[in-house]
Amino acid sequence: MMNIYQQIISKKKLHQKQFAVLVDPDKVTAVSLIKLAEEAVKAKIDYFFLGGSLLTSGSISECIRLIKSVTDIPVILFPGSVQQIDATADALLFLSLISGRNPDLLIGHQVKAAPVLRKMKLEVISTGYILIDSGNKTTVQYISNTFPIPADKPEIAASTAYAGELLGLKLIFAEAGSGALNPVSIEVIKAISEQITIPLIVGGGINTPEKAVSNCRAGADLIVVGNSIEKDPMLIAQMAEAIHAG
Ligand code: 1GP
Repeated sequence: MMNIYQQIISKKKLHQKQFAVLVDPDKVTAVSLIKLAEEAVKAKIDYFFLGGSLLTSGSISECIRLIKSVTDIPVILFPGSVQQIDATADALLFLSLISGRNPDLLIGHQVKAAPVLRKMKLEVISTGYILIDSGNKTTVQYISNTFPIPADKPEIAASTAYAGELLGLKLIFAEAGSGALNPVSIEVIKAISEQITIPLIVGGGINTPEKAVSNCRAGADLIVVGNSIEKDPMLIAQMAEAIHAG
């Protein structure tokens, strides 16, 4: 039985593009999440990502329970804080915000998470998280108190990603931020993917299957979509089909 990271790697080797739907626990109800999970099964998505920069009312553990009552599609935590770690998930993106210069998000929160994770069997996948400027101020920029990499500086994004790989990180996540005005550009995706050998996740502001496919062709291995599917759950099938056709 392969773990989640081995699955991501083996699909990358086969050039199979992967699709994750981001669930923000604040933005779903039990009814809407069950319906989303049912659509996800029909659409054959690869993963659920679960988490948010700021959680006010939603419950991570309840979301996992509801998703798992419908499907065994893996749930990967995409945590905005240590409080979002939950042993009932399938894996955790252990994020370090390598585009920023906020020591708390480079290593501080990770130190606080370490003793929590040591007590769990949760699969931990170290991930270099890179914020790219999206034209508007996103929640993640505000909460992280960091500057994103300018969108017209692909060489900075690529060097940051490669530095992450050299540091031993297992994934790179190029992020425009949830609800980004401008998603990560094709130039930036190409520049990063040409520099790294580890899988590349791209997300933020992807709202059409065409955008998702062009990101895949530029070198993204895994596409994450949240907002546009929250607004139109039927988009999940079109997105999944387009991404899997690659
Ligand atoms: C945010 O990349 C994800 O962390 C998804 O962004 O909600 O804009 O699809 P959207």
